[in-house]
Amino acid sequence: MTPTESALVPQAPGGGAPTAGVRPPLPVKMVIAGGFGVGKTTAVGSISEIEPLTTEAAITEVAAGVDDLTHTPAKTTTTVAMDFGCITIDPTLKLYLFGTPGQERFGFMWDDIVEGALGGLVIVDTRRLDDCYAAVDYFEHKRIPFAVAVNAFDGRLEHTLDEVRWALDVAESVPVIAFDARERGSVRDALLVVLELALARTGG
Ligand SMILES: Nc1nc2c(ncn2[C@@H]2O[C@H](COP(=O)(O)OP(=O)(O)OP(=O)(O)O)[C@@H](O)[C@H]2O)c(=O)[nH]1
Ligand SMILES: [Mg+2]
Repeated sequence: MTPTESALVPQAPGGGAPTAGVRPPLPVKMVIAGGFGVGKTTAVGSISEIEPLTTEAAITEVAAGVDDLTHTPAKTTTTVAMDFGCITIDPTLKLYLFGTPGQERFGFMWDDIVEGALGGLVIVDTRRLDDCYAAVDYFEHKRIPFAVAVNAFDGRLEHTLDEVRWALDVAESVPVIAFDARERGSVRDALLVVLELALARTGG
C-alpha cells in the first residue's frame, strides 16, 4: 500500500488496527465541478448509492443577467453549498463525491470542497463554453488530476471533443470525454477515467 493509500484507510475506533479479515473499501474523495447549470447535481444524483445530500435553493432574480438559463429553462434551483453522494466501485474502493456550487458568487467555497480530493470531473456544456473556462483553470492551477466531461444535453454535442479540447486549451494529458449526466453508467465511466488518471499520478 502506498503512503497515500494507507493514509486513506479508515482506522478502527480507538485508533487500533482495522478489523481483521474484512477490509473496508478504500475511501477516495472526488470532486464534480463545472460552471453554472452544467449538470453537476444531476450527475451526483444519478450515480450515488445513497440518497444524495443536496443544498438546492431557488434561483432568485438576482441571478438574472448573471447566469444563463436560456438552455435550461426548467432549472429553477441552484446549488448553494455542495452536493454529496457516494458509490462503491468494487469491494476495495468507494468514491465519495463532492459537487461544487456553479454560481460564481460561491467560488470561495471551492478550496474547501476540493481539499484532499484525489481527482476531479469538470463538466462542460458545449452550448455555453464561456462558462467552463474558470473550472478548467482552477483544476490546472491546483494541480489536481481531472478529466473534462462534456454533457451531451439532449443527446447531442454542439462541438466535437477535439473542438472542445482546442477551445478550452486543455493539455493533451487531460482526457476529454462525452457523457450524459442523467445516465448512471455514463457517469460511472467518466469517474473511472478520473480514477485511473489519479491512480497513475500517485503511482497506484
Ligand atoms: N437534457 C438534459 N438536461 C440535463 C442534463 N443534465 C442536466 N440537465 C438539466 O439541466 C439542468 C441543470 O442541472 P443541474 O444538475 O442542476 O446543474 P448544476 O451544474 O448542478 O447547476 P448549479 O449547481 O446551479 O451550478 C437541470 O434542469 C437538469 O434537469 C442532460 O444531460 N440533458
Ligand atoms: Mg448543482
